[in-house]
Amino acid sequence: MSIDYDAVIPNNVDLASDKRLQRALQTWQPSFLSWWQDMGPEGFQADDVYLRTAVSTEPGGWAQFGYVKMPDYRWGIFLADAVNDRRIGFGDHMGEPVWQEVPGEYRNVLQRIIVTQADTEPASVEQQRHLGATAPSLYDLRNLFQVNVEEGRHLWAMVYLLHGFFGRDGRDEADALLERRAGDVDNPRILDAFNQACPDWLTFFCFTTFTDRDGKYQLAALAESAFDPLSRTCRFMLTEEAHHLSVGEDGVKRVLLRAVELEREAPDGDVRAVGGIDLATIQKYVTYWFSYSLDLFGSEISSNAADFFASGVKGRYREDHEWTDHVALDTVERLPVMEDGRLVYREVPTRNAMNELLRAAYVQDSERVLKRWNRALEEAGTDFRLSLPSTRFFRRQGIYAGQHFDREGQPISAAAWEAQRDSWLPTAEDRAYVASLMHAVTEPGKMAHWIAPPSRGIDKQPVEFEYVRKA
Ligand code: BYC
Ligand code: FE
Ligand code: FE
Repeated sequence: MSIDYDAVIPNNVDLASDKRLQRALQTWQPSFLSWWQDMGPEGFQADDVYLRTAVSTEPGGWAQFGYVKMPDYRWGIFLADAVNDRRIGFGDHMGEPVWQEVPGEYRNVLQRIIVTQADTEPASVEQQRHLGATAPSLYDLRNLFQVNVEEGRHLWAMVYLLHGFFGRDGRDEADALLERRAGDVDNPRILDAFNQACPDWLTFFCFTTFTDRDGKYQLAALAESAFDPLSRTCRFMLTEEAHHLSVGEDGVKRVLLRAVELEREAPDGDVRAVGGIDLATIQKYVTYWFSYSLDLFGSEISSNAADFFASGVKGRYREDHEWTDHVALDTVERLPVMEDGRLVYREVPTRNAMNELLRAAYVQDSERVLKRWNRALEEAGTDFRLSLPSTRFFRRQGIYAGQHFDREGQPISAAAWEAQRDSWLPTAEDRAYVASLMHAVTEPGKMAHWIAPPSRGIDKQPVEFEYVRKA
C-alpha cells in the first residue's frame, strides 16, 4: 500500500478508514510534539536541516532528501508490505497462520515487549539532546538530527501498535512513554543503557555503533514474530536502523584515523598534548559501550525468553535462514556459569538460552565492525589494534552480574578489579579530557581538530555542503 502523505499522520495502514484509531493517534500527536520541543534536540528546532524522509516502503527508493525544520518532520506509520499467506516460523505454533490480532493469552507479554522496545526510542533522543551544542561539523550535526527524528519515528511505529491493538491499556502505555525520562531517578527509562549519560561525541559514536546495534538484533528477532503487525513494523524500522549504525561506525573510524595522524605530529607521540583523543581512550569507550549494550539482551538463562519463543512472540536472528530446528525443544546449549568461584560449563535447554543466542549473533556482528576499524588502523600505518572484552566483563545484568572478571573473562578478586579497572574503562579524568575537546564547529566543511573528515557527503552532496542552516 502506498503512503498517504496528505493525512495529518502520514501512513500506509489506511488510517483514514479507522476513525477511532485515527482520533486516538491525533490526540497523542500534540503530546508527542510537545515532548519533542521539551526533550528533543536543544537549540536547533527552528533551523533547516537536510534530512531524509521516508516516502515509500519499497526497498531502494524509499527516501527523499531536503531541508526540513525538525518539528515539521513528517513522522508517520509505515509498515513493510504484508507477506502473502505468512506462517508462524518457530515455537509451539509453528506452521499456523500468523496473527492479525493479539491473542488473549499473549496480550500481556506482547504489550510488555512492545513497551520495552518503544521506551528505548524516546530515551535515546533524550540522552542525545545536548549534543548539538558541541557538534564537530555541520555534517555530524545533520547526522545526529537524522538519527533523532528517526528514533522519534520508531516511537510512532510502536505507539501505533499500542493504540491499534491494546485498547485502553495501550493508550495509557503510550502516554507513559512521554513521561519517563532517561536518567531520571524517580521515573527512569526501562533498560539501564538508556539511563546513561551521552555527554560527548565519542560516546555518541560508540552508542550508535553498539547500542543501536542491539536495536538491529532485537528488531530482527521481533520481525520474526507471529504477531504480523509487529513483524511488518520492525521490518521497516530495520531499513532506517542501518544508517544509525553507519553513523556510529564511521564516526569512531574518523576519530581513530585522526588519532593516528596526531600521534605522528605530536612530540613523543602524545596525542593529548596536541588536542586529540588518543587510541587508548577510544578503546576504553568501546569497551564500556559494548559491555553496557550486552546487558540489553537480558539474562543468559531466561524463562521469559523461553516463553517468548514458545508462544511465537519473538524469534531468533534470521530464524528462517540460520536455523533448521525451529522448535528447539530437545536440544541444549553449553554455557559457562560460575559455581563456587569457578567457571564450569552447564547444559541449558535451548529455549532458555534464547537471549544468549541473540547476544552471540550480536557479538559476531560487533567483531566484524572491529575488524573493519582494525583494517583502517593497519592502512593508516599503526600497530595499534582495538579489541572487544569477554561477554562476562563488566556486566550488570544476567548470570555474570555482581562478580568480577578480567577483559578475557577470567574471574578475579574485587581487589584485582579495583587495581585494573581504570586501565580498562574510562576514568573521570578521561571523560573530563574528552569533554574539554567538545566545541561546536559551524563553518561548512570544517571539522573539529580531533576528528578526520568523512570520505563523502550525504545524498551525493559535497562534505562542505551546508547541512544545517541557522534560522
Ligand atoms: N536493564 O529474563 P530476563 C533499540 C530485566 S535497542 C534493565 O533477563 P528478558 C534502540 C527484564 O526486563 C532494542 N532491566 O530478560 C537502540 C526483566 O524484568 P522483570 C530494544 C533489564 O525478559 C538505540 C528482568 O530483568 N528492544 O531499539 O528475557 C537507540 C529479568 O529478565 C535489562 C528490546 O529490548 C537491562 N539491560 O529479556 C534507540 C526488545 N535486561 O520482567 C533504540 C524488547 C533485562 O523481572 N525487549 N532486564 O520486571 C525484550 O525482548 C526483553 O525485554 C529483553 C529482556 C531482551 C530486554
Ligand atoms: Fe530506533
Ligand atoms: Fe537507531
